[in-house]
Formats: sequence, structure tokens, C-alpha cells
Amino acid sequence: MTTSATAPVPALELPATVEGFRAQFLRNLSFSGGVTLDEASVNDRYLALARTVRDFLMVHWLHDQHRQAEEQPKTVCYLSAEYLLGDQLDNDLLAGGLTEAAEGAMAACGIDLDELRRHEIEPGLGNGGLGRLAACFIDSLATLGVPSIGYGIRYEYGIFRQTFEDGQQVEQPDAWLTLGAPWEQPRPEAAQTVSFGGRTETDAAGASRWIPGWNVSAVPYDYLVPGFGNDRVNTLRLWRAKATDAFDLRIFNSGDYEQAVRAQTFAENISKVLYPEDSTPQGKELRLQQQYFFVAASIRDFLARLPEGFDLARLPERVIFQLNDTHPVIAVPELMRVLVDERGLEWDAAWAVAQQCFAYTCHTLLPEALEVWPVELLGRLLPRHLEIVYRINEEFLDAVRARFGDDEMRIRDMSIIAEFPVRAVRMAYLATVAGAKVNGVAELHSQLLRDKVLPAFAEFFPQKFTNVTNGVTPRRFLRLANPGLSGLITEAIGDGWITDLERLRALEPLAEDAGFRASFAAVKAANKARLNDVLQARDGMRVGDGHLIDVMVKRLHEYKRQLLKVLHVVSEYEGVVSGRVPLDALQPRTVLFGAKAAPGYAMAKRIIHLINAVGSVVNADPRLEGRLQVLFPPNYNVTLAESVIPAADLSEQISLAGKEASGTGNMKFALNGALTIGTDDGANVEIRELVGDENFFLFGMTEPEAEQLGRDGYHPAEFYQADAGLRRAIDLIASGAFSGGDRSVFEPIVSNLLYDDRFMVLADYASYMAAQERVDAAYADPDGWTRSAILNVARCGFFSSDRSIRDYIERIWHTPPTA
Ligand code: 26Q
Repeated sequence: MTTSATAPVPALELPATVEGFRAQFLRNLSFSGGVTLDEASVNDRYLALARTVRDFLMVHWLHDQHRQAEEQPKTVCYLSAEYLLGDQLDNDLLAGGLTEAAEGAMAACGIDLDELRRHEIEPGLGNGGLGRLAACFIDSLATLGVPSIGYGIRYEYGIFRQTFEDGQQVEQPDAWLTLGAPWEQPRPEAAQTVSFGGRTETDAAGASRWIPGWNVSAVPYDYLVPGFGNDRVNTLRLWRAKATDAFDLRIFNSGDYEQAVRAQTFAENISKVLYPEDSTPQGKELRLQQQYFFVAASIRDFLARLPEGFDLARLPERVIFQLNDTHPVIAVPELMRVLVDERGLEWDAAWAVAQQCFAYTCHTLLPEALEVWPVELLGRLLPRHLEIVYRINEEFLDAVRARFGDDEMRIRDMSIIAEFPVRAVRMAYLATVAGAKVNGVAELHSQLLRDKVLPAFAEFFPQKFTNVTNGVTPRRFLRLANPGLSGLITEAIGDGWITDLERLRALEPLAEDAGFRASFAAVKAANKARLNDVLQARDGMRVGDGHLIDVMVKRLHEYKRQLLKVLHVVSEYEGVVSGRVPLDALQPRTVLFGAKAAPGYAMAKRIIHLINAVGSVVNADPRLEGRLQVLFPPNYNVTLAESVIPAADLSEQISLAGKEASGTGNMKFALNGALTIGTDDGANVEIRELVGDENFFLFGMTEPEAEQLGRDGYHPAEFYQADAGLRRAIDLIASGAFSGGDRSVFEPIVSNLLYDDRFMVLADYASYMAAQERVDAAYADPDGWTRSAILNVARCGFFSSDRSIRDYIERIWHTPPTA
């Protein structure tokens, strides 16, 4: 929004008292909702409540906007195609210090606040870890008072809603906007025009310019991002695509009504749906349209906030664009185009600016997940940007030659343009060349990024590479999700931990305090009961009484190895039903899965089917007397995570070493007092270092060992032959025991494991089973287990996203300290 720097903030009064809250709520109910209290539906009440919360926050937002327009501080623009926000109501009440006022006001109106809480539909504008990280980061940016704007896309349909039919995933559209979107503020007057297509022309002076073929309008929808307890409110600005009036009118006036409507549909498709792939990018045109759409609108939007006549050579003093993976990397040629073609900077001056305005975070290690855009597509959709990328590449390769001579191997290796299998732009290379910094998301990942993914670049630009280990917001994932544990912690050490998570260290001595351990165990038990209520109402499921709750929740991907967990379950089951293992030797467990598979990822969907199939058989077999249960509630999302994580005893983080960049679920579980069974991968490494070996169940190959095995030639069938337990488990699946005797259903999984097994499930099986035995033994000593759980909580303060953001400030952004 354009606010004049000198205009005073209007003196708004909204007393955060029960009475003040009630009055505003009733105003919203009548004037915005058009209903009276006694005729209001649940939805009416929910909308009025949400608007009331927004009103309170808006007072602070206006204040911050004015201050920032006046002070013109260096601003972090976080560019992310995904924000997996989760429910807003409780988060915003907590941050704004409004919880008591809202509770009192709802009680005074005879309204059940919990019913309204349950009514909320979370905005699922992300796939998994990367999107949730963006949401944690904007929370921390606001809490630390960093001037910042989150930019993204207002998808009309977020991540699909998952249902199961006969155990198989079926995707339903996520129509999250249908009941009204009370948290957002449309800003049609701040719309930006974004162009596509057309051609380039060379003018008399030899300069190239873009003659676009078509435009869309980008309309911003603002979400308020309140800091915790600091009266700061930042902006999350999400763009929606609309047909431009001009485009519409021209066709409309020509009398072709149908064509006009088609044009509108075409334009509005751009922000219609979130791509549900969380790796293996498909190179789809609409996806590139989405990326350019939000990035072009965001850059224009930010530049419009600068004072008139601002010298763009000084842009790096005012902004850093943080690129959340390669998805927004088309921002690099876009900024160059704006600076050179529209604002008249010389190329070299513009490039010097751009190189200081961008930084790039990589979130993957899988080569197939690195985004590339075919030159043919880029040239058709963004012809001027393609020219700019070519020029960046030419100058970069000149610099490489100047340093290393005409080493054609190296040039081909480092070129931003790949030649095979089709000529294409390597977005990670472009980001690395353009960015002031490149970071991985955990120590091990950053190391592998330098050594394996971008080694030639790490050699060329050693100073660019750095690490920022991920973190999670303690507000949502401890304070809100686990009120029981939060209360216990606050009772013991005060509430400073909410914004200074390292203070949890002060809990360490309490691990030796029997009274504290008893209270801690009681909280865990209460959280299990609460999970039961949620699962019962949601899916008619319940966890077993006195069971160890063993949880694996994350996107379904082969590298994450849900199959390893399935093999453990099948082995335990087989042991009992074959009579080799006496039933009372089995530690009672409920294994809880949550996972969505990308709709086009056939193997992932088959694994979902297998989990459900194993669950049906195991849960129904009377021989187990309920001592082993498998639950797979559908549609795992942020809301369900908030019930599952606090109830978990065991956190499964079992990716093949060297494949999981960081993981953030691992942090959330440890912080809530679950013990981790995990490989030496991603942030597991740092968790284990902090909590101590004795409070962590490590298993499996290390990254160098897995690499070595791959080089030596990995033959999974040899592991199958050599291990009787493994053989029995795989044979049972292959026999059709979980598919009504039909051996064909899971045959592709079995043969994949035996003859391909890219992620070395069989190689780690024995070690995993042994680690699970250590788990069972440890759980048999409840007091010892609780001691370890407390130490996990006490030692995981490092994993606050506040710390991550401080690291970004110090290592990458160099934004000034702010109050
Ligand atoms: C790209 C192009 C086309 C379609 C889809 C995509 C796409 C979308 C989402 C590619 C990747 C993603 C998401 C990746 C992701 O969530 N990565 C995870 O990021 C977390 C935060 O850093 C890490 O903790 C996880 O280890 C990493 O897997």
C-alpha cells in the first residue's frame, strides 16, 4: 500500500478488554456479516470473530506501515511459492495478546469458542517442509521485528484434501475459500500488471526491448503477520491473477463474448491451484507462469514503496530478496530487465545491484529435484528474460575462462544452460551465480551442497556458500500445540522461552526431579487422550491404551523410506502370528502414519495403499490382541500435526543418509519430548549432537558409507537372502497376505525393493530392527524414557526459527538490528 511518509497514524482505539472485544465482535456481526447474534450461524460467528481479531491487529499494522515508509529500512522480501500457514485464529489471538479478551467476549455472548476453532479451514498453500518453513520464518521475522514482506501466490485451491478409497489415495479439491476468507485484505488498488509472451525488438541504439503478447493483472491479498507480544505486524502479500480490463474489453467490444470469457479463465488459471509435486519438477508451462507472475508483481510492488527519485544503484541498501529454493529464481532476469530496460541503468551497474539483492536457499539434494526450464518454453513465454539469462551466462563463463582457461569440460559443467537432453536453463546455477549467498538448510546438507551438488561453484565462489540450519516457531509448535507442556515449562522456568528458546536449558536439572518427571509424563498421557478425541471425531480411530506412540508423518517419498517402517511393522506382526515371538514380548505400540503422495507419483501411491493394507490386516488380527495397531488418518496437515506431535513418544526420521536436506518435523517432535529414531541425515545430525547419543536411537549407514555401497555396486537381493527376518517380511507382502491373496497388487513394490531399491531400504533394515529393539527396551523403563524426553526438550532450543532468522541476518541479510 502506498502511504505517505508524513501522514500521522490515525488515533485508533480498540481496547483489548472483554468489553472492547465484544463490542467490536458485535459490530462485525451486524455491519460486516449482516446478522444478529441470535440468528448467526457458526460460520457467521466465525467470520465476525476472525474479522475482529484482524481489526485489533490492523491498528498495529497501520502503525508499522507508517514507520517503515518513514524510516525506509532495509527490508527482507521473502519470495516463496508456498506458505503452509495452518490455522490463523489461535495464532493471532496468542500473538496479539487477545486470547483472554476473546474467551471472555465469546462467553459473554454465549458462544462456544472451541466450536469456532474447529470451524476454521487452514490455508494449505504449500506442500510440506519448504512451505511450512516459510510460515515459521514469517512468524519469526515479525517476532524479531525485522522489516519484511512475505510474497507468494494466493492459490484458489491449496494442497489437495486426501481421502482413502479401498486404502488408496483419492485427491479432492481444497476449496478453502468457499466459506469466506476473513483473514485476508484484498488491495485491488495496488494491483500490478504482469506481461507474458510476444517478442523482443532491437531499437536504433542496439538495445533490446520486450513487446509482450498478453498481460494479466496481479491483485494483492494481504495477510497480517503478528509478532508475538511485540505489537509488530508484518505483511504476507499473496497475489491473485485476474484478467486485465483492457484485455477483456478489447475482445468484448469486438462482440466475441465467449472469447472474452475464455480469456478471463485463461488469465485466472495462473493462481488457480498449487502444484502438488514436492520434488521432480515437471517443467509445466503453467508452473513457470505462476513463478514469473508472483515474482514480477512482487518486485514491482517493492520498488513502488521507494521514495520518488530513489537512486536504484543503492537498492541493496533497501532490500534483499531471499529466494526460497529455485521456484522464484526468474526474479533474477526480471530485476535485470526492470533496471536496464525500464529504469535505464547500464548493464554492469544493474548486475552489480542484482548480485547484492538476491540470496538463494537450496532445499534439496536429489539431482532430479533441481529445476530446469527448457529454453524453448522460456523463450516463448519470456523472450526478453531468455536473452538476459544468455548474457548473464556468457559473462559468467568468460569469468570462468579467465580464471581456469579454456577447460571445455568445466565450462559445460558450469554453464547456466544445459545442452542435454534438451537445451534448458538450470535455475539453481542461475541463482548461485546471481546470489550474494547460497545456503543449505542443515550443516550436513550445506556440506554436501558444496561437495556434491555445486562443487564447481563452491570452488569458484567459496565465500558465497554458507549454512543456516532450519528451525520451527515455538509459538505454534510448542506454546499453542502443547498447552500442557507449555504450562509445565512456564511453571518451572517462566515464560521467557517463548521468544528465547535456549532458555529451555534450564529444564535440564529437572530431568532428575521425580516430581517433575511425573508431571511431564502426565502431560504426555493427557496429550494422548486429546489426540484420541481428535482422531475419534475426525476418523473414528483411537490409539491403544498404554501404547508407545510411534509416528511417521511427512510427505510420502521413497527417499524418506516409509517402506522401512512398513517392514518393521510386518516383521513384528509376522513374528507373533508365526508363533516365533510370544505375544507378551511385544511392546504395545500404535504406529501412526500421515502422508500425502504427489498425484502423479505412482510408487508413492502404491506405498500408501500398502500401509493401509497392512493396517487393515494387523488391526483386525485377534492374535495380536490389539498390541500392535497401525493408524493412517487421511489428509495429514498442519492442524492434525498440532494434535499428533505433542502425543508422540517416538519420532521416525529414517531417510537414507545424504537425502533429507534437513527435516523440520524432526525438530518439532524432539521439542515436544518425543525421542528420535533416525539416521545420520539432515538436521538429525545436529539434534543428536545436542540431545546426546544416549537420548537418540541412531541407526543405519552414514552418508559416506551409503555412497561407498553405491559405488561398490548395491545388490539388495543379497541383503534379502542373508537376513531371515527380512525375507519373511518381504515374502509375506509378496504372498498376497495384505491384498486378499492377490500377489500382483504389491508386486511392483517387492520387485523394486529386491532389484532396484534406490534408497537402500534393505541395506539399513537390520540396523533399523536392532534400533527398534533398543526402543522397546528403553520404553520398558518409563522413568528412564521420561528423563530422556525431558532432556530432548531442554536441549532443543537451538531449533527455534528465531535462531534461524538471526543466522540469516548475521550471515546473509545484514539488516540492521531492530527493536
Ligand atoms: C517444483 C517445480 C514444479 C513443481 C513442484 C516443485 C516443488 C515444490 C515443492 C519442488 C519442491 C518442493 C518442496 C520441497 C521441500 O519441501 N523440501 C524440504 O524443505 C524442508 C525445509 O528446508 C527441508 O527440511 C526438507 O528436508 C526438504 O525435503
